[in-house]
Amino acid sequence: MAMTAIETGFDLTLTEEQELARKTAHDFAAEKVLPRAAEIDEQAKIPRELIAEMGALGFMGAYVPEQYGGAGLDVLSYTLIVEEINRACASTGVALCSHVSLAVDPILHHGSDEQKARYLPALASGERIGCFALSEPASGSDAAAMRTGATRQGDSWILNGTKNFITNGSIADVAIVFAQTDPTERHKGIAAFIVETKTPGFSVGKLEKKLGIRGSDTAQLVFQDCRVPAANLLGEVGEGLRIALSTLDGGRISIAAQAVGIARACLEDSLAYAKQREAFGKRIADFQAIQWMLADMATEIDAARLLTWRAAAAKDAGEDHILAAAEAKLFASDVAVRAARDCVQIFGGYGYLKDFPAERHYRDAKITEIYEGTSEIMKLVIAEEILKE
Ligand code: COS
Repeated sequence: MAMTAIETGFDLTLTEEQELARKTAHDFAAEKVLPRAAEIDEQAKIPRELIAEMGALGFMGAYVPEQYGGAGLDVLSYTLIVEEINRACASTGVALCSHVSLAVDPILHHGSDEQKARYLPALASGERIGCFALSEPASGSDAAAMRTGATRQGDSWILNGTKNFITNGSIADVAIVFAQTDPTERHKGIAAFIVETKTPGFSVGKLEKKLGIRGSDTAQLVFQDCRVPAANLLGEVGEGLRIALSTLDGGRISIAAQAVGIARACLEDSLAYAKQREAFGKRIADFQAIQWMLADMATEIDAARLLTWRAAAAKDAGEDHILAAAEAKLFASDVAVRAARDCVQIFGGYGYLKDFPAERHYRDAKITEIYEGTSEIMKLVIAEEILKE
């Protein structure tokens, strides 16, 4: 059976390199991202230079080996970076998560040497942006029910179909696209492709307007006789769903880290407010009703972070991390939603206003229970893993 929490031992002491990654991300997030978070939400756009700066700092290729132009860090360091960026701005955070965990990662793990050499350096530097195109108008949780088709024609594949809810979709240069090569084979007929978005037949459809993470780009992608060179098939025909699901296992670790970052923003903002706001002649931080909310937030955030680090450590060790990632995402997203609710409550009427960050956290937190596998799918995955034997 996959490892349970008790069986997995990992050292909680961060190495010097991990501490440095965290500090670099913390300082960057505090100086460059946090001051713009409200504007990013309001204008529904992440300034391109922020992404370029994350690239220059090595975040966009955090755990890509140096040989391919990456920072050569481990997944745990990446998790620390993701938490810091998301503590400042969840829109900017998810642009990073989707790029690294969902577009760079599958090329790193399933790409040929030629594909890695061709695509990783520009993605790792942030010069090019990646996205992951799995969901469709009629398939999300049931990923294998996709209708986008790929037909072989000479030394090309012709893609036709529509992908929905694609983070970074309209700003991406490279998309990892999943398509059905033989519908009668269901999941055994799915293949993954590296598609350059300048390819004729690729176009961006509707841009979605959302409840939260409004600065993050969410687009529909349309493929109309989009001719992709056979050399851009990622892995083998029939391996597509396995590539998608194993990529999502890593993605779920980054969403767990995102949720921890959002929850931490809720706690830090609540602490600051509770220490300066007064009622009935004292600071509201002196009331037990507020203290209990703060105490629950702090405890749950620590627990969520530990689950996230454990999943990252398992991925770093090359161990099966399906269960650890699902547990981390399930728990951390729940923590983020609860922390955001209490943050609004602590801010009271001000929590409901756009002038304060609480309402943004409240809107941003919800998506962590939905994307990269809903909480219901996480429970299904967890149950399947623990019932395996
Ligand atoms: N990693 C690698 N392979 C996996 C896997 C994983 N985590 N989970 C399942 N597989 C493989 C299985 O081994 C099986 O392959 P074989 O038949 O060759 O053995 C194949 O994938 C299909 O597995 P299964 O029959 O369990 O798949 P289902 O279609 O029943 O779906 C769930 C399983 C629901 C768990 C999966 O589709 C899922 O995670 N869905 C959520 C998708 C998602 O996160 N969507 C959000 C889109 S991105 S924002």
